[in-house]
Amino acid sequence: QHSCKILIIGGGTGGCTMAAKFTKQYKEPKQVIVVEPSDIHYYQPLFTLIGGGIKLFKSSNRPMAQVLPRNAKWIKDSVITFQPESNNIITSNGDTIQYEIMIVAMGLQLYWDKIPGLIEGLKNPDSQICSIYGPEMVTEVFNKIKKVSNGTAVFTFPNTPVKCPGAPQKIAYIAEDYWQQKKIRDKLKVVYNTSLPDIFGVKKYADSLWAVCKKRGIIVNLQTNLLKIDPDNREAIFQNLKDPDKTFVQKYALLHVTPPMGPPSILKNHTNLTNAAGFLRVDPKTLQHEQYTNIFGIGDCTNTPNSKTMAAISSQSKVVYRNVMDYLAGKEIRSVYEGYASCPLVTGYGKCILAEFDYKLQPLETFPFDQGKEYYMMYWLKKTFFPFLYWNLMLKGNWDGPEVFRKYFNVFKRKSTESVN
Ligand code: FAD
Ligand code: UQ1
Repeated sequence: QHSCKILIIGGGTGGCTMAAKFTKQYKEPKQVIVVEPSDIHYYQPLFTLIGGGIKLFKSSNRPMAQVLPRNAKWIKDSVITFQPESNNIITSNGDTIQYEIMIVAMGLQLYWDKIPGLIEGLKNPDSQICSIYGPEMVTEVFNKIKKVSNGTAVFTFPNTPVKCPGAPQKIAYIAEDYWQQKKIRDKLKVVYNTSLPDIFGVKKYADSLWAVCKKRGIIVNLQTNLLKIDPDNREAIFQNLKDPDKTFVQKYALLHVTPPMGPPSILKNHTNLTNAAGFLRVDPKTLQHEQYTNIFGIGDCTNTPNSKTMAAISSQSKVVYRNVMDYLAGKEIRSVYEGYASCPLVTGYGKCILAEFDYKLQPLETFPFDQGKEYYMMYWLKKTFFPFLYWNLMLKGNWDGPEVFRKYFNVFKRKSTESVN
């Protein structure tokens, strides 16, 4: 039996970042407890580059014990029951943990089993089915891209919320670039089948991405959802979401699948904590639970309508930290999250469009130039700088998102337009 001031559920991006922030405040052992079953902590944004043969798998992960702050107590177990009325949770080993404040950071669950044929296909090295979304199979993606010599390469986006909604098309752009460099592009059709009604949710970047696809002959089918796979015959069955009874069969030489995702099933079972879809029900501005005021949420498991990214978590972490501290001091909760999210849309080897936007799906750009274009610098940020920022600042509780830079550059922007006028 344990009790603590701050209980954090999940030791992923959100959980580890919050643990780092709170252990600076509460230094004595056991005031901050993290419940996390996994031995390994992943920097998932690198999975896209591993899939493209740009980075090695080992750069994407570290032992959990190394990234969790030393003065936080790590309980290596899963939560199975939440009892918010009595401020405690129960783990799978039967431990009860009592808390003053609970921060839920359980991420999204991948539902591979919802696509018949997918799991057996991923297990088979000869199947030409792959995915950057699972740490167990991301290393196979580049091998399978290299094996393609002709036919149709198909990339999918499911009919559910996903983490990093740009990633399913980034891997398509990188693979297409690879086949161009290998001079076999004219023997291939490259197809992106997405369940969404547009290529991207923010018009400015959608326009840029449509232009990329047009220029490079990538075929985009909107509202097209993967239903099942026949790995033996290399056939995928898709559904037209405008007319769900209509299905069609697509032969493939490569099938890259983004699996259906959703809230963790344990969270879904606790309807007092969640919305109808099973996401943690928090106020989208303050990130405080709508019913239980001593519960806060961060990251992919909440119902906030931002794009589910690590960049979003960097901005949320400051808001959760300040609001928890104010709550504990008996003050009014004032810190507000405006929905900042970002997606470095890698469009090939050495190029990337850095999308940044808010809840209203309006661009909210950091740099003082037009980010709707492809740049090498953004590619370098994604490949080299963001991983450095993550391991060295964010996981130590010292990165609150790019707001400081945005404000600084905006002063410049204003000054330069003033002088032009
Ligand atoms: P996670 O980091 O997934 O952590 C959740 C943790 O909760 C896990 O460690 C899990 O073990 C634990 N957990 C689950 N259930 C329980 C339980 N019952 N009890 C206790 N613990 C539990 N973001 C960007 O900003 N830029 C990018 O370029 C980008 N690219 C991406 C590419 C890919 C392929 C992927 C997969 C993601 C990408 N992301 C990107 C998204 C980013 O990785 C996630 O948004 C972020 O890691 C989510 O953090 P989280 O803390 O909410 O969840
Ligand atoms: C960011 O802060 C972040 O978290 C470390 C990412 O995750 C990989 C990002 O992709 C981006 C774009 C940011 C935002 C940072 C800047 C400097 C624009």
